[in-house]
Amino acid sequence: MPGQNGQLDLHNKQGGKLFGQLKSKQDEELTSINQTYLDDDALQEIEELPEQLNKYKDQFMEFDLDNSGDIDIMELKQMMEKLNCAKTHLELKKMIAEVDTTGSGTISYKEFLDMMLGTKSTVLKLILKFEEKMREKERPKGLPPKRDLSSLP
Ligand SMILES: [Ca+2]
Repeated sequence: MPGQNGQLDLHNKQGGKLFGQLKSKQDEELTSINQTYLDDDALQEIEELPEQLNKYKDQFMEFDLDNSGDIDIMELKQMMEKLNCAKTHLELKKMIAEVDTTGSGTISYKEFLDMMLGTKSTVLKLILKFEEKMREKERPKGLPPKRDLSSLP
C-alpha cells in the first residue's frame, strides 16, 4: 500500500469538502480516459491493462496536486523531492520534455499513460518503476536492489 505521508496541507486550504469534490471529479475524468485505453484494440496485448491503468491513475493524481489534469514543473519538483530524488530545474525541464509530446511544458494524463505504457525509456518512467519496485519489496526477498536513484540518468 502506498504510504500516506500527508505532508501537503491541501485539506486545510479550502476545506476538505471542496478538495474532495475536485478529487472525485478528476477521478471520473481520468477514469474515462482510462476507458478509451481499455477500448483501444492496439493495447489489448498489454498484460493486466486495467490494473496498470488504475495504478497510473493513482500515481498521476498524486502528482497533480492542484487537480488541473496536467503535471507542471513545480508539481514534478515536489514529487521528486517526496521520492527523495530531488532534481534541478533544468533536469525537471528535461524530464518533462521527454514526455511532453504536445509541447505544452506540462505532462497531461494521456502523455503520462503513453509514457508508462510505451516502450520508450524516460527518466520519469525509470524513477516511477523504481519506486514501485521499492514499494513491492517492503518485505525482504531475493535480490536486494542496491541501485541508488541518483545513479539514474
Ligand atoms: Ca497540475
